[in-house]
Amino acid sequence: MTTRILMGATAIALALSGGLAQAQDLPPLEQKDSYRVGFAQTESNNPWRIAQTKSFQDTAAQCGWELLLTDAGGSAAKQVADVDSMIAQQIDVLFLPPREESPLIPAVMRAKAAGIPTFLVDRSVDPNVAQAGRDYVSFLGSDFIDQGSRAANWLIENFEGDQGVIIQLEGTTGSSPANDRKKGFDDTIAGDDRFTIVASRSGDFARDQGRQVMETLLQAHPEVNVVYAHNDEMAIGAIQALEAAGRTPGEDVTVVSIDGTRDALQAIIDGKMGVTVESSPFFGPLACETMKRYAAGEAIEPWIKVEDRIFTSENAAEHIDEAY
Ligand code: GYE
Repeated sequence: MTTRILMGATAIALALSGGLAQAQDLPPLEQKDSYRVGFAQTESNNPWRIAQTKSFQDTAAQCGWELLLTDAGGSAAKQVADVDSMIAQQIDVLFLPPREESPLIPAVMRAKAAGIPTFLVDRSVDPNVAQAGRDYVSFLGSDFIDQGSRAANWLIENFEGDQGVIIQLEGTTGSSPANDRKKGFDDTIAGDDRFTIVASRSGDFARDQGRQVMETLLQAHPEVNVVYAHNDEMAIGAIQALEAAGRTPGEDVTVVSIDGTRDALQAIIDGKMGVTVESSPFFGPLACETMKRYAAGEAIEPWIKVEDRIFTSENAAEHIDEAY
């Protein structure tokens, strides 16, 4: 067929071998009733992480998982050690949210060498070094560039002032959501010359760090009237810092964020936050389904994209009961 002829040599080889992620060098997965499954969590200091862990736990029984769970406590080095320990305990399959893009790559490679198929969930690794379909099966997660861009577009459409002075609170340095949420936002906001980003600094995706960083930046930039936080926990921390400094978030400062936690939806209902772009933590069912498809010999897409909604004053009250 003409389309085949237009493909590159590798694509032809993959097409002939019958599928993307069944390429020869990925470890296969047996079809059986029960699996030893590793889930190496990054940290548990935020409701998003807790909801994600719970989603894996809730899925375990119905998917036939004996679940091995670790918590790296916010340390990439500990997360590497956790994966190594799971490999030693001979797990059948690994689900991994790599805390940062580069430090976890050796662990991904060791899992592959040990014959353990790995699925990255919610965060990815540096694609120049490790690749889906070759080093790990697939990335299950959101389009973070698009999330950042949607947050910027909401701001462009809803900001009423003449000049937007923005402080950006970045997520964990070196993590794929922090890199991409920054890129998506910065590129989109650059198209509207009302806006200037006066400071952009990491709050490590944590509420208290978000509050502290906001406190410091507020002293240097008292003219700020927009806060863009890479997640809701830092946005809530920023709201606390703004209120402590006598500001009125929602009136003199527009707060935009990402995730869709219960506290963020409440802040939207209370008029303190403008928008949060959804980033779902409920990966258990998708992880189960994808693993079973892989075991059945199906071709797995290199990126299984999670579709995200957007929460504003128009629908926050409708969704708060299902939030975490
Ligand atoms: O936004 C944040 C969490 O990697 C998508 O990490 C995830 C992000 C999420 O700590 O709250």
